[in-house]
Amino acid sequence: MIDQSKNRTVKTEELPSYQAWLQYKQITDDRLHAIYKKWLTAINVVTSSVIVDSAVSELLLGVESMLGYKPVIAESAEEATVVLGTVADIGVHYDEAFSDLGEDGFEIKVSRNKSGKKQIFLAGQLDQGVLYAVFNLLRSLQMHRSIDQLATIETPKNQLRMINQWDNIDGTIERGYAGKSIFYQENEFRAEERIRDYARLLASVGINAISINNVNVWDTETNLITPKYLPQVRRVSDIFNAYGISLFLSINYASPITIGVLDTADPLDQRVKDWWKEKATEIYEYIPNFGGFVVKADSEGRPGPFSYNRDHADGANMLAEALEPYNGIVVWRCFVYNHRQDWRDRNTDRARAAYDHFKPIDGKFMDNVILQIKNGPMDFQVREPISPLIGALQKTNYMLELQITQEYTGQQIDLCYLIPQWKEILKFDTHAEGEGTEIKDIANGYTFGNKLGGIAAVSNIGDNPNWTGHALAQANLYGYGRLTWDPTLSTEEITCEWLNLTFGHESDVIDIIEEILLKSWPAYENYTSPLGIGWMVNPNHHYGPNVDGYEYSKWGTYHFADRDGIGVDRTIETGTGYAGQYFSPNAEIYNDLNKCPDDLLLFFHHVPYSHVLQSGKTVIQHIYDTHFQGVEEVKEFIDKWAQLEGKMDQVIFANVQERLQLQLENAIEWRDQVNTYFFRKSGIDDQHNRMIY
Ligand code: GCW
Repeated sequence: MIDQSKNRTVKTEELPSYQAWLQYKQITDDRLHAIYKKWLTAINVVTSSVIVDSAVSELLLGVESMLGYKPVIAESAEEATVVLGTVADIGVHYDEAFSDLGEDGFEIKVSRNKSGKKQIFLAGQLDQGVLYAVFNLLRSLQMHRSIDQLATIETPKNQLRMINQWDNIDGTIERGYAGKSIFYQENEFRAEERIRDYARLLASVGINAISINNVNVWDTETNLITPKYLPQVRRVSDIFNAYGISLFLSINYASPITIGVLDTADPLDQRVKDWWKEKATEIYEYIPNFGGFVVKADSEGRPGPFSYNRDHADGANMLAEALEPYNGIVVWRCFVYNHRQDWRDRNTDRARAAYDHFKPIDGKFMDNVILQIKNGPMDFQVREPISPLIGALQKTNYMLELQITQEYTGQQIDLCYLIPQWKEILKFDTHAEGEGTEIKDIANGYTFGNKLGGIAAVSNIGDNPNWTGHALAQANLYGYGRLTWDPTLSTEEITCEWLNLTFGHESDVIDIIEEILLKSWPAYENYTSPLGIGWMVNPNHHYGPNVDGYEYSKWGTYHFADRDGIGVDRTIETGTGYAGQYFSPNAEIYNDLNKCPDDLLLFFHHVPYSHVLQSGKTVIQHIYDTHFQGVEEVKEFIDKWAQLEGKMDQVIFANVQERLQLQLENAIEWRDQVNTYFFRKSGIDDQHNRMIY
């Protein structure tokens, strides 16, 4: 990219869209600048470690970028305006007491010492807490908060705050919409600089674990746990460790066969157990603080314990035993269902699968196993009910899995801000322990006193200069991290933070982008599949409409539309019984045609097109109205965005402008195909006589 004013090529790393929410924009308000400057001149570092080094360099970078000077590193307490270190180390030098912060917690204290000197303490319980304190302070400065507002005590609400990369070693990314992998290229690891910047972005929002390869572990990737690749995995692990993030690998369950010499991967076979124990020992020789394994087993054709008539506790525990001596953990996915279903078979219901497989083995898993459960029973649709397995398992560690990458929500061509969706998920009341048993408190292990808990999500980044393809999709990654740290943050708080960090403080800019973001998920839902039915996408790549694309397939994702009606009967009396997997009163609500919320109606019931929704509209009229409305909403986004020209970074402006045009094409295609399809099926006219083909 050529910067005309400077007449030189601007490096990718210098682009605001690359720096994302770590731009550390210059503070131009003189008064604020003067105040900050008084407090941020000399830093006394009392803890020495790799993570604290990262914290210090980030602080220096941030202050220099925002305030235009580099603070000095002070040798003594007396000179320091900022003191940074662990609670224990600060205690050696200073007479300051800190709260009980919990493992990853931190406290920022603003005070004057006995001689009246101003001091900010950035104290972490452990090293990573120091890093989080620094990022918190830098965020506050970027938010232009007053000194009084800097003091805070925070402890993350989730122990595991994880990112799953679905990157393949050839450089492709499964469900990646932002270019190629930043980790791999043609079966080799890529340069480390960008990986470090990714680690900074993740750490700044509190992420503490990452798996760096696709859960579908193909043949070459199976070798990541061999000496061929382990030295390079170690290097990447070191980069992440320096930012408090531990590294995991997805493994091939059949590794003892694929890269070993065994003819079985039976989890109860002693040779298999020994193979994994030796493998674990070898991995930890290379990477002493390796996080553990992520496992997709017996899922969509991947190998697993079912081949040996063993259950998933047998499989997970066998691996957990191997990792236990090194404090490693096994993240075991619950995305297990029959992907070779006969569409003629009306008894099998994919939605039931996770619960049916895992509920009966609740309590059989070792302590260092954590199950990972997708938020919905199907697969990251724009609208799905909550997985009933969450809350049903009560004697097993488990965590929630979200998808940041927009597989079914517009593939980062269409804008779909997912924080409001995730807030709904986290706030959902399962009633597992009576009223008020929300997903957020189950996922983090609190409700059932589990040893491990947390949230994982599939990343949305690639090597696109702006990381996420659509510059505004950065907000989903940012918000994911913030929500995992604290699920009680509101959508408004998170959005406001991201906007200030990314776009600054001009209210005419901020207000417009905020409005577009907040309307984007409902708009996407409006012009795609209606009333919770999901799918209707093109098979394989999943972008764009194809109402019957999966209707006669083996994937178990049907809508059953005929000339009279649409929807899946999942009731207890006449359907698949799925509604009965919920606790009362959710089970009764979903099961009852008159109580089921409109937005999930077709997920639970098959109804005639003339069925009247709680909104007062018929199903068919709802389909027409929302599809026309969704397209109008995208047009509004385009008009609003046009008002921002010249008021923001031109690269970001042009990127979003281009994507919104593509989104409009997609929305129109969805509108016309869906409306035409249901008009032809039902023969019922639109009450407003709009154009249907
Ligand atoms: O949604 C499906 C995706 C697959 C993915 C799978 C999973 C990694 O279409 O691409 O595989 O989910 O979550 O395992």
